[in-house]
Amino acid sequence: MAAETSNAKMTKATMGDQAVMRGTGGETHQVAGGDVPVLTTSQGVPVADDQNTLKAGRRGPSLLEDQHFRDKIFHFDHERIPERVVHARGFGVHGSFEAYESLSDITTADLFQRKGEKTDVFVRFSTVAGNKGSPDLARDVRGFAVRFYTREGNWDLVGNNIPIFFIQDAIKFPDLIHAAKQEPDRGFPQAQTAHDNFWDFASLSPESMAMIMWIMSDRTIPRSFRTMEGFGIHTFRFLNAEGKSTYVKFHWKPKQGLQSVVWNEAVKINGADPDFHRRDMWDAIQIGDYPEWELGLQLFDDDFADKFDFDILDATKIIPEEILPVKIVGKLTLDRLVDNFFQETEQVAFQTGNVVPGIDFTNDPLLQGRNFSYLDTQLKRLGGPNFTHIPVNTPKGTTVRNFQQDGHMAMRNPVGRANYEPNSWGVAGGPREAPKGGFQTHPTAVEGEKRRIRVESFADHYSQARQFYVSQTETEQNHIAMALIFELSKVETLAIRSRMVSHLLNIDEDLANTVAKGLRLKEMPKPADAAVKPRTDLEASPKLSIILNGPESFKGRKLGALVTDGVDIDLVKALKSALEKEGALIEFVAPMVGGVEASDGTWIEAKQKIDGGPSVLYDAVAILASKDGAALLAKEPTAKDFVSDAFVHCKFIAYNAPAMALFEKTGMASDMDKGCVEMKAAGDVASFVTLCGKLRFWEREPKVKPI
Ligand code: HDE
Repeated sequence: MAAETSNAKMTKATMGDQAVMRGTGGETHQVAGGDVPVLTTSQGVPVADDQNTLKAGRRGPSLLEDQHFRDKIFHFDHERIPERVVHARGFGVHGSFEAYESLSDITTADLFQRKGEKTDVFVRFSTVAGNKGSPDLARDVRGFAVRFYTREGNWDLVGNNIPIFFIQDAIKFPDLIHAAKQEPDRGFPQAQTAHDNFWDFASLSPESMAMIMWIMSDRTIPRSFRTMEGFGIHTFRFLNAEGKSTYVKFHWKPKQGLQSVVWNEAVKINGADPDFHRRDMWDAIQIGDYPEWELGLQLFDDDFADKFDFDILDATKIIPEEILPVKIVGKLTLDRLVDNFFQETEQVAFQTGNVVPGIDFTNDPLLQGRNFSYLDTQLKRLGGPNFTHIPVNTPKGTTVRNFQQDGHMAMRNPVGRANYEPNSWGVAGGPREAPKGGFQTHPTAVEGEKRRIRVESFADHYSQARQFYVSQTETEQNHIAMALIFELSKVETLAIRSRMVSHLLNIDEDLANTVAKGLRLKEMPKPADAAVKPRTDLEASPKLSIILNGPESFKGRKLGALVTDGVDIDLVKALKSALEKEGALIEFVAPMVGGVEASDGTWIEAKQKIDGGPSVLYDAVAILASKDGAALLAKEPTAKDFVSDAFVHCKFIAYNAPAMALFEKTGMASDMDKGCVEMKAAGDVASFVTLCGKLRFWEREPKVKPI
């Protein structure tokens, strides 16, 4: 008699396009063969049945002996690592940095020595406060962390999309983050500062006022990672071959131009597509529209630092570009998605302490604290001291050689006998120091008593907050006021609302009045006591406005075209080709996802069903309908939302005559303005696409947002 195995007997079955095997309990089995490899345990043992545990009897209990089940479930049980304390939600991509010129006169940093030199990079964009699964469009600062894999080791420029920070001293970071994240008794709110604890902390920390202006601006609701700036924030040093130090502040300027969404839109994007930013980056790289930024430097010496209005070690201050221009020195291009999200994006361990010869720190107390924190946090998150052995953390441009050994998961212990130095084993004795070319610290003079103090030169808390505010266009100033009113409306403690207004009085009286009115404060508070009298003479810096630094082109943007059966094919074709010419995208939204049949019988495939493709996902929209199609849309609530949201969010709207039925039903027909353009014929399309280059029709906003 043939020996019977313990495995289930299988028969053939089909499921749609799939031919599978079926076990005795009706379960699906897929079997290796041909090009399909054999499934193994983590010990490499071939697996015969991955659907059933080993049981005692046909209906009996599972057996402890089942080593395959234990191997599989054990690994699954331990899949999670702690998420980052801050910046938990992020998206990483690969690319390269190209130097435009040699900077050898100011730094020995190898990546800046040769014009045209390319250095591999890994960039992780993130939000700060939300947990790993939080939505992308939270009102929040965005992380912009760049790792350069240079020939002299990893340089991490761990920056944000805002050039300043909330606090001046690292010792306040745990308080700031505790206050911003979920309140500890209730575990909410998630990924938002619109709650008492955050505003309580901020309103008692006047040093955060400049940052408050930035985070209440549209900088914290970017349209895309691709349309935001990045900043190293702190003042760093460059050192040249003679050891001469030059102060440097780092800037990333997006070639795509600056762009943000509006708050009401952000709230809706979070519902419609919580992965909006990561999907945008994924799509752009997939289609070869590689995002680019230029690296800019603000370079200065001690003389400039001494004369500048504020302390260059204070991370709550900028040096306006109008005072110290940004010198463009290279280009970052992001062109490769990760192979695996966890392996790279999750396990990348950035550290501000990762600098290379030619780059050095200053005494900025925030930077000094970060240098401790980033290394420390990796131990907890990645579970041991060998996280640099994980490929994304291993230097690529050079070989790591030292006598570090052992520890959890060691992959690269020193080879041979020598694991110490000095030793007398000659060449076999391993690596040695490089007095020339090795990392150098600038010999900064340090003297004085040990003291736990904040220096007086950090005490001006309002002047640059005001400067930021007055540098904005009227539309943007209005958005700041609206954001403050929204956030403070979620604060339940009236004293905190009022305390915030007392700070605003030191920034801009009109702003304070608008916010007080918007909150219906019964009494105007007195201005908060300022440690240093706020200055009103700092000139506006137009570079701080998003709208003034937009791209004036629709390139890289996406139009959502709501189409119906019977749509005029000539219009559709003309719109598609005009957008393609501009380097922009078109996505079709239809009553049903299968698509629509155009006037000439052509089938237009839709990317979205109307419910899944609201207009908040697009930069501009077109409503191209047949008469019957428009009548159908006019009855559909999601179609009405599509047009009314696009209108309220100040988007450019193209439409054909039959689509008016939808506008009428939505109640907006009589409000239509110059941002709504009728497509009478295919020839009207090109000028509409040019108009879309302005991105938004801001003139509409005062009319659609009376409160
Ligand atoms: Fe961070 N920050 N931070 N931070 N930060 C972290 O490091 C910290 C600060 C920034 O994509 C943590 O690996 C302290 C400023 C980014 O992986 C942690 C202070 C700026 C990222 C940490 C600051 C940043 C982090 C958490 C006050 C803008 C994400 C996980 C002194 C220049 C990096 C980790 C990534 C992450 C500490 C302030 C940017 C806990 C103590 C200022 C972009 O080490």
